[in-house]
Amino acid sequence: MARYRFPSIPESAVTPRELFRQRRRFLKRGTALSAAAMLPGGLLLSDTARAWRASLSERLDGELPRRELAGNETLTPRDDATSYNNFYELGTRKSDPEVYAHKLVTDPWSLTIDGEVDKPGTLAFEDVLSRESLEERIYRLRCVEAWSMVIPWIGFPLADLLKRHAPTSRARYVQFESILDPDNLRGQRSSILDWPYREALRIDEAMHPLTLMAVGMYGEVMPNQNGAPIRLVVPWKYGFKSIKSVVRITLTEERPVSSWVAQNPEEYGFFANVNPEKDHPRWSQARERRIGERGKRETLMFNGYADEVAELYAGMDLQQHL
Ligand SMILES: Nc1nc2c(c(=O)[nH]1)N[C@H]1C(S)=C(S)[C@@H](COP(=O)(O)O)O[C@H]1N2
Ligand SMILES: [Mo]
Repeated sequence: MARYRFPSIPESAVTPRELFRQRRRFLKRGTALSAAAMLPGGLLLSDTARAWRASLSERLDGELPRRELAGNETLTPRDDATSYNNFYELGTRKSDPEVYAHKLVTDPWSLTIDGEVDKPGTLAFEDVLSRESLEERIYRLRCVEAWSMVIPWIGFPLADLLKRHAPTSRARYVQFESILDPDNLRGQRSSILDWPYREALRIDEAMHPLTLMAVGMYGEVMPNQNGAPIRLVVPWKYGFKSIKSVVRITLTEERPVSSWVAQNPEEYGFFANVNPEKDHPRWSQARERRIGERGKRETLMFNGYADEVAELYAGMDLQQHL
C-alpha cells in the first residue's frame, strides 16, 4: 500500500484563522459578563457540561497544527456553514437545524465504543477529548444533493480513538449511531428515517488518516446544528456519511445497514464515494453548486482526494458499488 502523505502547503498560504481567534476572544469577553453557566433559556449547565466546554474552548485558543486539504479553495463563510444544514433530527428544511439547534441536548454527553474491540467502554465526552491531540483540517464537503462547501474542522483522526480500544481481528466494519431523543428532536417524531441515524465505514476507511472525528469548526466548539459535540467527517464521501452527534461506535464483523441505505438502497449506497461519473437516479453528479459562489463547479473524483483514497477501492467497479 502506498504511503499516505499530506500535501505540504506553507502556513502563510491561508490565514483566515487569526480572524476566528479574534472573533472568539471577542465573544468570550461578552459572555464573561453574563452569569457564567446560564444558558439562554435560564437553564443551568451541569458541572460536567461546564468541564468539557471550558476545557475545549481553552484548547482551541492555543496553537493547533493545521492542514489545508482543499486545494486552497476559498473557505465557505461561517454563517453559511451554520445556517444551511442537513440534520434531519432537527427538521428537513435547510434552515431548521439552526432554528432548532437549542433542542439538541449535548450536556452531559458520553460516547460508547463496543463490539469487536478488546477494550470496550463508555466515556464521558471530556475524557474522550482529553486523550486526543486536536488539529485543524480544511476539507471540501460535498452533499449528495450536489451542493458543496469548504470547512475548517477541528478534530482528531478516528484511527487514534479506535486504536485505544484495540479492535479485534474480526473487526471489519465500524458503525456509528447518533443521539436518539425524540422528546427534544422534532425530526425523530417523523418516520423519514429509521432512528437513530446510523452510518458505517469499512475498517480500512475508518482507519484512513483523512477520516476525522470533529469537535469544532472555524476555530470554535462545534455548533449544535453541525453535529455537536462530536461528529464524523469523511471528506471523499457524500455528506450523509459524515454522521453528526455520535453517541456510539460499534465494530462489527458483518456490514451494518446504514439509515440511508435502509431508506432507499437504489439511491444511497454503502460506499457513497463522491463520483462525478455516476449519476444519482434523479440528478447528475457531474457538477456542484459551491455555497456562496455563482455558477457551478466540476465535481472531482473522490471529491478531490483520489490520490489519497483511490487505492482503497482498487479492483472495485465504482459503477456497481454505490
Ligand atoms: N445525525 C445526522 N447526521 C447527518 C445528517 C443528519 O440528518 N443527521 N445529515 C448528513 C448530510 S446529508 C450532510 S450533507 C451533512 C451536513 O453537514 P453540515 O450541516 O455540517 O454541513 O451531515 C450529515 N450528517
Ligand atoms: Mo447531504
